[in-house]
Amino acid sequence: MAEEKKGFFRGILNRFAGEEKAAEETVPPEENAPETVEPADEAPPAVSAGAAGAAGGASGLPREKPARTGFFERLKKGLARTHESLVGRIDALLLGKKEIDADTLEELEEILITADVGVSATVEMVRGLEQRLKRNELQDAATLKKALQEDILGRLSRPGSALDTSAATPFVIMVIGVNGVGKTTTIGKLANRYNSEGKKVLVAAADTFRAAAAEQLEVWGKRTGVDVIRHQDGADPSAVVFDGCKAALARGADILIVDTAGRLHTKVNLMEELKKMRRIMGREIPGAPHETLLVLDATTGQNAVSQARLFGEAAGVTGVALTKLDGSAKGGVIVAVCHEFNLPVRFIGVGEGVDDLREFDPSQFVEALFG
Ligand SMILES: Nc1nc2c(ncn2[C@@H]2O[C@H](COP(=O)(O)OP(=O)(O)OP(=O)(O)O)[C@@H](O)[C@H]2O)c(=O)[nH]1
Ligand SMILES: [Mg+2]
Repeated sequence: MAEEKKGFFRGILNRFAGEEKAAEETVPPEENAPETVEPADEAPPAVSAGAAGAAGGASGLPREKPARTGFFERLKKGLARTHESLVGRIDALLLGKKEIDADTLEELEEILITADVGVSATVEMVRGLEQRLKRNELQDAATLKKALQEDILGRLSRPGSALDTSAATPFVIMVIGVNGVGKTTTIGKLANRYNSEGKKVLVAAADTFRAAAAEQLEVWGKRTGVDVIRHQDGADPSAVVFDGCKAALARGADILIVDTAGRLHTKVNLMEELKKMRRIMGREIPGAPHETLLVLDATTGQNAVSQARLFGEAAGVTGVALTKLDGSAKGGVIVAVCHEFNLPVRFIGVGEGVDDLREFDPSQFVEALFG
């Protein structure tokens, strides 16, 4: 009976796998494909902070610092929804279970998939657990949970995943990703972080496509004491990049962070534009961009995986920042991203405040998630 059920479920999984593959091949239009310009995007740039905020979403601007509640507690609080959708459900499954059997693992499989861990990582994880079950290594619920926690930690851990900005001067970070994922916010947080470490930071507002994008950056810049190089809306983004590089060299900046558009008229345009910007950077500053940081929004679940594939192939991504882990029950996608791509997760965003960007620490993350 258990075998039959297992076969049935595996069939569903295989179907999911097929759908996932198809989904990755066809980029979902709203999330991924920058298509035509919306009339609102062509409106004259708003200069007030309020208007910039509206363009970046109701909360596109830095908020007041939340009361400090301790680094780990805030991370834990940020991960509360993912915790509920993953660990809460696992706890409910294991509650009162005297022993672990194939059915338990099958139910676990379903939980992992619905928590956006991804089909491929889930199947691998559950196969590993099945082997351990056969070897009588999963005696009880606590052992199973511990094994799972260790497995997830192993998948998230990658040596040398911290971003070393001292590798070049100026160190150029190009920030890319589809619209609304949190690029500009992440740049504001990053600029603040490096600035407060005593580094001279410069930001280039090369998203000239979306109205008020540069203003949004300037507001972050004022807040964090970082200069922003900008042109008019609609200007050539590569010209902003050129000026950004010149200014970084002339002013002796340690770090130059480049904001880019999340969408242009077409996806092809966007990719071509990104390539052109890369060429300009490389010409002006040897080895630049030293980091191409892809920003992914955890609330989009498996779409984040498709975006990583799309940008990874076309734009030479070297690291990932996963944002909005606080607003999502889909944080399990971090496992899928680590499993599918050979890309380090550099930072995680767990809120809109200036301090809500963390260097990604797998052990701390797993501890906060499971704890
Ligand atoms: N809760 C939460 N919100 C975030 C986080 N990061 C960004 N946001 C919010 O996401 C929204 C979009 O952020 P932006 O930084 O404007 O996104 P973007 O990628 O620059 O968007 P485009 O410029 O349109 O391409 C804003 O309301 C941000 O406050 C995060 O870690 N947690
Ligand atoms: Mg932006």
